[in-house]
Amino acid sequence: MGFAKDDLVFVDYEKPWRYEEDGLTVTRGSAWSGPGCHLGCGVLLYTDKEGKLVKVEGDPANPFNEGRLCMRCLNMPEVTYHKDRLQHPLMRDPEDRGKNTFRRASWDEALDYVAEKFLDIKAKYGAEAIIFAQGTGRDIGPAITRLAWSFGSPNYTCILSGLACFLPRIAGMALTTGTYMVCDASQAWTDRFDNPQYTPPEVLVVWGNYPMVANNEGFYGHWVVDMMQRGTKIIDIDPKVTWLSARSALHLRIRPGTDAALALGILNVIIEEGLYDREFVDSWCYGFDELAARAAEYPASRVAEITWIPENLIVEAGRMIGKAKPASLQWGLAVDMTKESLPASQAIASIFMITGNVDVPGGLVPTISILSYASGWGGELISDEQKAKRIGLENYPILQAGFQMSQADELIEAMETGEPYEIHGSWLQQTNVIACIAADPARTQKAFEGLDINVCVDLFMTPTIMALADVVLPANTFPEHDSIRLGDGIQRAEVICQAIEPVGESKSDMEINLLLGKRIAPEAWPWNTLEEIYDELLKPANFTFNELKEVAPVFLPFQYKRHEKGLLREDGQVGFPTPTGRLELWSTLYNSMGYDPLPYFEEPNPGPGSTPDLMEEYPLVLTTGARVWNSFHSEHRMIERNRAVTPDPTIYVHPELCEKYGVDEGDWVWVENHRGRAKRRVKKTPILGTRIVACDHGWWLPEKDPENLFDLYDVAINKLLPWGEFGKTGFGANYKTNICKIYKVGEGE
Ligand SMILES: Nc1nc2c(c(=O)[nH]1)N[C@H]1C(S)=C(S)[C@@H](COP(=O)(O)OP(=O)(O)OC[C@H]3O[C@@H](n4cnc5c(=O)[nH]c(N)nc54)[C@H](O)[C@@H]3O)O[C@H]1N2
Ligand SMILES: Nc1nc2c(c(=O)[nH]1)N[C@H]1C(S)=C(S)[C@@H](COP(=O)(O)OP(=O)(O)OC[C@H]3O[C@@H](n4cnc5c(=O)[nH]c(N)nc54)[C@H](O)[C@@H]3O)O[C@H]1N2
Ligand code: SF4
Ligand SMILES: [Mo]
Repeated sequence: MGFAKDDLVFVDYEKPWRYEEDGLTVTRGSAWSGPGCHLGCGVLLYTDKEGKLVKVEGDPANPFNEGRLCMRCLNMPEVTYHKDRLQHPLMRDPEDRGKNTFRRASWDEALDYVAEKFLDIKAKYGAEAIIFAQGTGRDIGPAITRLAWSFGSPNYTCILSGLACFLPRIAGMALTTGTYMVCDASQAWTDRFDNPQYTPPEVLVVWGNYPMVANNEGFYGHWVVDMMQRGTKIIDIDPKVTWLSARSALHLRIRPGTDAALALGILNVIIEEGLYDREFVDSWCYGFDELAARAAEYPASRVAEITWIPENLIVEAGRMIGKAKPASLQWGLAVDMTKESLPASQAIASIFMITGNVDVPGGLVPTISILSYASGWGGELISDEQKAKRIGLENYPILQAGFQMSQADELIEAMETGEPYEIHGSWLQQTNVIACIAADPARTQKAFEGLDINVCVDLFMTPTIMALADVVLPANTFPEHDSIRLGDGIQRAEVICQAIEPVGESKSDMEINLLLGKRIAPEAWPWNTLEEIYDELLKPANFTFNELKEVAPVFLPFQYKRHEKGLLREDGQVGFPTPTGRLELWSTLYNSMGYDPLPYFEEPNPGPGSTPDLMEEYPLVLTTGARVWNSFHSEHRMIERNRAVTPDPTIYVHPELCEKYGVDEGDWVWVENHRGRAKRRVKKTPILGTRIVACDHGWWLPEKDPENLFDLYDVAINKLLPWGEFGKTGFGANYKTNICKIYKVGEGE
């Protein structure tokens, strides 16, 4: 579904997008990369007479965040003007990878070199021999996909095992419902919670997510607090005690990686006790009896054993959800980061389908993309023949169902083995591959070392750049450039407005891709300015960039019960956009691809249920990467004010475990398993019980020796994680369900 100017809903602004206040100039806009975040909160950027950014505040008039901001946005001046910002292109002899021998280059020299190498590789091995990788959802979706596809490479990806972030949840829900549905926190309405059509959920299940910290995937965490203030009760499914769990009606302290079993157990309670919505199921669901039979294999007693959650709490959760009108779900990464994550998502989503909490106020609402830009720009530029070469497509047919990325594990293997074909170059934009996203960083580094050229586009020097890059291109932060943000399930369009001159010679990612695009696929990049590009992207909406700037964010009109009105299917029929027209509890699509059409649980491996022998040596369950307020992945490690909040890589250890292993608060320990070890500093705390420990991720120490890769290999927790152990569908990997032991770091180590 597109958007057209005449249909849109506008915010009532008293002031123009730029105005003067107390001797400062204020520029209104949204915040979106860099640095990273999934949201685009409304910001007011204050600049002084010299044109310097002096402060950033939340825009109270923006219905999305209503004036609120996290420290990462509040501290933008420190990020933007940091002394370590990359300020001009750098080049290094490929023989010198790992050595700090970069030299300054001009944009023309750097881009000409990249273009020449890329075109040469294309001529010799085909365009598929260059991969184009980004990290998490920052703002380059359209820029990088157009660059890859116009060049002719089908290998656009992120270097994450099992593509285990968000995509498993999307697959688990969208392939069975035909749409992706999100928690209705009134975000579609400009008058938000005051909208007369809106009701907050009676029960909100927060599953494997800490929304206030993560603000993930378009959902602003503080909306949970807003809903709680309006009476919403929380069921929090998280092994850890948090601010939210302490204020929840129920806290299910789940064993990592067993979410599918819990969901099937909850389904069973709801079905056995007749708490599902019969009328809704009869009218709109497909395969209920089959799902009921599968769920019956998961009685609460069995699920309690698997998940380590007391049986009575599982039953109570089922009853609370079954009786609530409406109930809703806000889920997160922990659902994706286990091997069989897709059936876990499928099971969790089914709970809200059989209870009829779909397409209703305060339930789960189908998203509308404002323009089809989120799934890439320029899909028509790549030939079918090239498209078919995407790594992973052959073995993992779900990748064809609207997903654009190559399967990362297979890609690493292709880089190592030359099968099914050789990979010769990489374009790494907005991703710190070996310090954060990849499993087994040493193996990953080696795979990239084998390529003829690696190009990195980043804001700062990183271990990935130091280890691998031949060419480094300096990008810039959001106050330094114009950009737009469309879609993302929130059905609003935003503008990122430039408020200051770029630092040094840095450029926005879109401009960088335009400049390279002109060299490697000129016919696909006819524009000369960013404004021309954004005008092009906005053309279907009958908007220009400058018009949108005045009024953004703009919202699509919204309504509930669209499935009853024939508004969800392209053919205008009632129902959902699936082959059966119903919500498929038994998936016809999975079945046609040879997968189990019903959700199931498989023991996480390694783990106490699958590798008891390994547990003798590594008795603790390890979960990694729970988000923190002050940093975004491996970013912000050099930003003083942010770093001060978590100065060191941390492991959370229960006091009883501390005693058992002879370690104490502040001690440095090795966290080790059969794959490797990493250093962490002990935080002695009862928040995780006595069988689970948790480590943060994305660590490197910018203050340390660049030629020792900023001590990356001392502190990289991903050394304990493997490549190649992903789910049957190609999605899911065990980033959050592993095992380890801990012991004190010896003197001098
Ligand atoms: N153990 C463990 N590992 C994990 C996770 C976990 O939970 N546990 N989580 C995983 C998940 S879900 C994800 S999505 C990945 C994320 O992985 P990545 O997205 O690769 O995250 P970073 O490592 O922070 O790399 C981002 C890089 O982009 C740069 N950057 C930021 N903004 C911009 C910009 O606007 N332009 C450019 N050009 N560069 C920019 C930053 O400086 C940084 O170097 O990490 C994964 N890694
Ligand atoms: N500040 C900040 N915000 C971020 C990011 C960041 O780096 N920093 N990264 C962004 C990205 S790319 C992503 S994907 C999101 C992720 O953000 P979230 O979806 O919130 O994911 P996590 O913070 O990794 O984990 C959420 C909770 O899951 C719990 N948990 C761990 N293992 C399990 C399990 O097996 N099952 C269950 N049910 N719970 C478990 C953890 O204790 C944690 O409290 O955050 C985004 N937002
Ligand atoms: S969620 Fe926080 S970091 Fe992200 S845009 Fe909003 S204020 Fe900024
Ligand atoms: Mo992510």
